[in-house]
Amino acid sequence: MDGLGLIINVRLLLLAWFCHRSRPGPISFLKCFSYKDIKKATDGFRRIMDNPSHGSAYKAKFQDGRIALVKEVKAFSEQKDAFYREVQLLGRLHHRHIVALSGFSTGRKRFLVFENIENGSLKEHLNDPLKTPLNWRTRLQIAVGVAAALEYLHFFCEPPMYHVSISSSTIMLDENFTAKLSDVGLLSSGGTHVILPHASCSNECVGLACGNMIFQLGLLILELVTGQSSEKGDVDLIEWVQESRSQKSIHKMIDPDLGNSYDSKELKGLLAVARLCINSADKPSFLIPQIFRYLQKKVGIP
Ligand SMILES: *[C@@H]1O[C@H](CO)[C@@H](O)[C@H](O)[C@H]1NC(C)=O
Ligand SMILES: CC(=O)N[C@H]1CO[C@H](CO)[C@@H](O)[C@@H]1O
Repeated sequence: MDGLGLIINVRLLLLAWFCHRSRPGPISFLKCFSYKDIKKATDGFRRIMDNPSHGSAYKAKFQDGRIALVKEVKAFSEQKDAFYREVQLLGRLHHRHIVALSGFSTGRKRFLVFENIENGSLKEHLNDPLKTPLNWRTRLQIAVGVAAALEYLHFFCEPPMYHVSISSSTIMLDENFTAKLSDVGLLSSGGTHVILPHASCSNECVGLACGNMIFQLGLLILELVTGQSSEKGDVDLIEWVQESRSQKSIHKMIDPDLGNSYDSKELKGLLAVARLCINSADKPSFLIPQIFRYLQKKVGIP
């Protein structure tokens, strides 16, 4: 076993030991919960979040008053070590635009416990007539925030994280409408989350993952502009952005909630970025940091 492997193993052992010994005490910054804690906090798994794209997710209220979001995880292997490793990786992510992991639970079933994001998903804000419609500035800030999160995941994380699903249902909004990307490193599968291994990505796979991230960012921008979900008819949105250059055809697709409150120049800039992102899907000719700066420049948000 090489030195690094040894260190990782010792850390895993320590983590497992702490978890076992001092449950539910904190492991540095992460809290380890028992199955019983989780069951109680979710009212016997009855407080299901009603958004199906979130898989099995529950709203939890713990005894100390802490409100959290609990997600059930199907690990990609039966190995506990792999789960701990993922928990460590996810626990190390700290970014203003990424939902933070605050704890986990192992044992009979595995759960990840995330900070609760006050205002729900972007999707709810775009579709639910009872929610406050998002103004133009907020939408621009959401796009820029998500791009910043992607840059962080791809270039400032070790190892880089490529597994993200970016859409209006994975973007959460806090009380100030700051965008927070959720489900990083997780993919939904039949109602439960699967953690994806990411260390074993070849160069080709990195290129694909990077192209896919950029493509999804493009779709998200289209969702922000039109208020329409990309999950059902992405083809239409993509066709529209490829073909629409005229003021009239652009105007037809703008989210009616925006009225005339948007800035035409910024809108054009935003659509240019979306087009670039969508065209980058198979042959990424730009990296995420370049797209991020380009977006910031186009919409004037530092
Ligand atoms: C929202 O903004 C206010 C005022 O800037 C700040 O005090 C508060 O902490 C912010 N809330 C969150 C969740 O960041
Ligand atoms: C559902 C929800 O939490 N809505 C809140 C979103 O944020 C605004 C502004 O802070 C609140 O007024 C809403 O109650």
